[in-house]
Amino acid sequence: MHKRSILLAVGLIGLSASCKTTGSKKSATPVITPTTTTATVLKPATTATASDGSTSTTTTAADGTITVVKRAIDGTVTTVSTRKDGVVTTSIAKNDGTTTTTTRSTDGTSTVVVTAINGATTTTVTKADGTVSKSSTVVTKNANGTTTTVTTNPNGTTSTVITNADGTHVNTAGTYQANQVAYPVATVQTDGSYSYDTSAYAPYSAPVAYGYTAPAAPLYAPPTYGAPTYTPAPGPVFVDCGAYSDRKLVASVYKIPSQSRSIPNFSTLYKERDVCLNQLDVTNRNFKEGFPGVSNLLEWFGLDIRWSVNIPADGTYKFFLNSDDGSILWIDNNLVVNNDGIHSHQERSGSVSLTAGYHSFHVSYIQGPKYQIALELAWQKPYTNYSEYIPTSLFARPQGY
Ligand SMILES: [Ca+2]
Repeated sequence: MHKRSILLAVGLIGLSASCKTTGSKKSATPVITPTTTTATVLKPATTATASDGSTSTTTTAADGTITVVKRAIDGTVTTVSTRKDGVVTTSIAKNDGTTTTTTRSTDGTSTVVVTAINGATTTTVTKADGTVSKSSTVVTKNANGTTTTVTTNPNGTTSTVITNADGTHVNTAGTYQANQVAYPVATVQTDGSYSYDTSAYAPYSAPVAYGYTAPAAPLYAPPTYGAPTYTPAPGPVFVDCGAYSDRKLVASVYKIPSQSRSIPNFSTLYKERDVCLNQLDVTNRNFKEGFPGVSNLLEWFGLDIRWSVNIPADGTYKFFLNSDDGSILWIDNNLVVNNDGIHSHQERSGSVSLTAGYHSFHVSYIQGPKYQIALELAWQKPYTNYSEYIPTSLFARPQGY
């Protein structure tokens, strides 16, 4: 990957004899490549619980990829994806924030990426003939608010990216063993545009022919860190909206016909009342406390929940919806995750491209027979490798409420 940016730099310099060369989004090298895979699920997931308390969920995607997610009781999540062409990727995420991802290709190459909690990675590539090459990145947060990412390549060369607090970054001049040419310093804006200071440039021998495809991702992806720890808000899950103005999720409560198999059209049902929630953080549990002002409603009920979310930046967001029983997520009236039906707790996910600013979120939920319930919504932000509950600081009451 890094070689491409070297070649690009050479190519740009070759185009201009002036002191400044400017351009727009066509440079390369996200230091950390997102590894999420989004595929259409072909058949329903199956979940099994082992005697040690761990659960395994198996899904088959439309492209034939079989993914098994095993959650151990110590929080370790092991994900094994087997592609139809035989490539197997195993990712072990421990609850201490470290991740080890191993990819075995069909040609016998094995790639192991270990990500530490501070975002530092080491990558070891072992080929079928036993050749081993190692590379690593080290991420350092500096006292002045900048972040330094140093990548050590398999041939021992290094490159350094300094990211400023405002998101702009400097791809520093690097000296490369291959031809000992120092490349210019590039200042890269958050929109991907950049300018080179060619005064740092040393002469080179000949233009380099290269083929280059611009990546979909920005030039630089910020380092990723483990999800922050989460503390649920104190007090009951469902509260009176008027008494708790800090709880932004408005849920309309309905009784639904017993033996319902899926989320009904709530507009055809009598609304018991509105209640408010702080967060969709209802983990798998028995539900016996009911709702304020609605006595003894523990089963066969529905919630139609609406609120607004202030999306912090443009990008692709992945949403994870866990529920017992059924749930559906719409954003701006577009279906994003369908987890409908009468079932024990299960997670479904979906990705959507969102622009910065407020968007309307809508989750419909049903509880079948008592007492088990769950309703959790998490997201994975662009260029991160963890999921978390959406921060409540981004929530607002729904429009018109
Ligand atoms: Ca249930």
